[in-house]
Amino acid sequence: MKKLILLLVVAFVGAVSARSEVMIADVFARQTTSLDGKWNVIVDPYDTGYFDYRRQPYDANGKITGGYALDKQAKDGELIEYNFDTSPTLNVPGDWNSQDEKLFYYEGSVWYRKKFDIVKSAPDHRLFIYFGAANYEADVYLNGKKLGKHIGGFTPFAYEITKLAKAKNNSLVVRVNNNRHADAVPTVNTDWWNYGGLTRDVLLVETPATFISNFRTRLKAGTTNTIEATVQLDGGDKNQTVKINFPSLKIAAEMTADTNGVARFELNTPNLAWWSPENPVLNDVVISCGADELKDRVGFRSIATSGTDILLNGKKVFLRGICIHEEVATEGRRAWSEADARMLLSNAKELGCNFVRLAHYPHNEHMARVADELGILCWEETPVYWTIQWTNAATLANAKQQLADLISRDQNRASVIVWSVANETPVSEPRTKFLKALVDEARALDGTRLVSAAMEVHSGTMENHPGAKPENHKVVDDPFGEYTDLCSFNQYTGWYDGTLEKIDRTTWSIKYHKPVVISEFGADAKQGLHGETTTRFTEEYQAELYRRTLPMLEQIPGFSGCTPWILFDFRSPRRPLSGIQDGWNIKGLIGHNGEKKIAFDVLKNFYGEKAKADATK
Ligand code: GCB
Repeated sequence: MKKLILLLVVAFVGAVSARSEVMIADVFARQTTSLDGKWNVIVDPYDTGYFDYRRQPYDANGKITGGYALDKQAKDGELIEYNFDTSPTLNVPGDWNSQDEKLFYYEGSVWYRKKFDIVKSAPDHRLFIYFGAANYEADVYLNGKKLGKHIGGFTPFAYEITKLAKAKNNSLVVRVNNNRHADAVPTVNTDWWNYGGLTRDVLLVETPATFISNFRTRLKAGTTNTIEATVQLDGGDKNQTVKINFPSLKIAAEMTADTNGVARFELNTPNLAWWSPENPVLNDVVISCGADELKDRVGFRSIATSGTDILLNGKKVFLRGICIHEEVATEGRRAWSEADARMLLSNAKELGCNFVRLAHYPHNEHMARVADELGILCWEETPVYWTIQWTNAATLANAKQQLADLISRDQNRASVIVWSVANETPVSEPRTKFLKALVDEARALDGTRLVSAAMEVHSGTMENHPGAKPENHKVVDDPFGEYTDLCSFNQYTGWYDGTLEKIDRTTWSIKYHKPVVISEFGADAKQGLHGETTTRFTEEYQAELYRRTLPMLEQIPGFSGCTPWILFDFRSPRRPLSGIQDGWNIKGLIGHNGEKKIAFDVLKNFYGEKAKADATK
């Protein structure tokens, strides 16, 4: 087993939660031991695994007395009706739906079991178990003891196992359940596949007794060459010397952390090259404290708005974007690996993008890391989608936690410029209050990025357009727009709203003097299906919709970018049209067979022109 070190994040980016779990940020910047591979599984639609045969899971003291968590082998005539050792296996990471035909539509519980040994490099070191994500909830047990329950399908979580772990033959059991719930985030109805399972990496992490639990580096606001760095220690001996070193910039500093374990640095460098899509400069950084050392690569840039402009490093930028789901369409599965991220983002690059919207939930960490490297700006999003229980305090707490965990995980990624708190949520007072609470949370945790959401539009007129025909006039006046940095909305003129010729007649009123980023438009097209531009589901209809929509959007004052829907076709149970959709949302510019549609080149040409125009400014 490899040696490992890690990073546990508690709190300078947010309050320490009462949860038993701890957050491990920048896990890929550390040495870890992977628990990926084959895990034994028991599919359990009735949740039988919670109980023993007497249906008694806990004794009076809360000790688990039965159920699959104990991972028992029958001896001396004992009746035990499960056996992980002889059970089938699934790959981790991976959704279960694409690994076994019987699980394609499955929504319920699957129990996962992995055995592992531990080799600690020093007796006082600490151990953690880290999960990249489990959709939607996970109950985690080590050697028959419950570590905790995690709720939320797209964010990482970790537990300390220092005391519970044995040298040999540890049994890690996880019940993953992907049932949809009305009070969950997202709620019961979404236009994507509800992939279940341990969908991202599972890692063992070892740290010294006191270690670097978190760090954040960024360009100091209002400066051009001052790096601000904050380092947080965790453990019993916090008054230690913390060192930070940027070898390629030839700057380094050290200081003693305060009694809370926090060290704050400001470093000036005349040699700071800013990160941008044209020049995605990443600088090595080494942070150390005693035996703990963390290595990462970070970029520095500024992002702001001024009136209707978006300013990257003080210069106006047009966001040439595309939406992406976390899916490998050609294999019909969740994406999870660095190679998957590279495949998705390279296709966006080929399209001429400098921006991607990672819809509609936090994607895996590789995405922002690869985007950092390739020079692609990112919009990251929480799964507050369509209708959520706006007045349910627990639902809000869950949404906030998912947002906080996403920010904590990706705060060092220069590519990430937007935290999006929601998608297409119908206007109401409780909803606006809910979303405002998320905006406040995002700004409190990270005041250096833009905050937005994909809003809706409606037809009608506003005072400033008295002559407009209400049926052709689109209005953006969502009260939530007061609170966001961007004015972003989804619009489907020519697809859900009329046919293609309506696009040419459409006029706009936008209430907000902010940069306008159209977060979605698009049309279904079956790759390889050809016909008239008037025939729905043909590649020609989709291409024509793009040809007409792009000039229409250019008429909107403050038009600063767009992320059409979507790069690849993706699985959706809401799309049953036989012979055409067959369970796929086919608005991709690339089909689920991997072949490009005509519209790919239409958008590519538009972005080519935009890039040329930007370069000459
Ligand atoms: C939307 C949603 C997106 C859907 C898309 C569609 O507005 O935000 O999740 O997949 O429309 O294809 O209908």
